[in-house]
Amino acid sequence: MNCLAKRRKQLVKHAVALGAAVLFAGCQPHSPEQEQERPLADTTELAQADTATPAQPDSLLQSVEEITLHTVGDEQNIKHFDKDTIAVKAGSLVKLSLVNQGSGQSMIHNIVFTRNGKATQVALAGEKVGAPGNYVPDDTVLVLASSPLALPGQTVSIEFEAPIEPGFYDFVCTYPDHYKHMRGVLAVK
Ligand SMILES: [Cu+2]
Repeated sequence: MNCLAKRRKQLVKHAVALGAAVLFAGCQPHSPEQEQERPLADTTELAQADTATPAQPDSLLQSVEEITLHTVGDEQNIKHFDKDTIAVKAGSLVKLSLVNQGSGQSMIHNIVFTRNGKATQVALAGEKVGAPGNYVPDDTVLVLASSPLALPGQTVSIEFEAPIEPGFYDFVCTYPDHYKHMRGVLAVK
């Protein structure tokens, strides 16, 4: 092997070594840093989550929706709820008070939350159940929540969890014949 050939071989060797060094250097900063950064980031996130809990309750805690609904009307005037839409956050705890401001013997009301488009079906099934069952059918699929009956001047309160699935649901009074006027929409966002 002449001198030039030897030199070339050395250069190639050197280049290979250099390439390997570059490759190694290319990898080196990544893996150890990532390995080191991950636990650090995790610790930081945990620390942030701990301290952020009171500051960002919406993302971490169940929200509470307090709603008061009034019923108005008497035998002569069409009875109805004072709101035709109730908007709540998905999965929130809904605390609802139903204030019966109606007067007259048939001004007995409740509020029943149902699947979308099922208010009439639930109300008609409720009529068959009658007063002993608060005019609410025993149907856990169609009925999301229901209140007891409120006599004129009475207030009844219920708590229930809003559906997790955003969308529109119905509410209705299932006292006989009231479903025609006493109904509205529960908008879950
Ligand atoms: Cu009613």
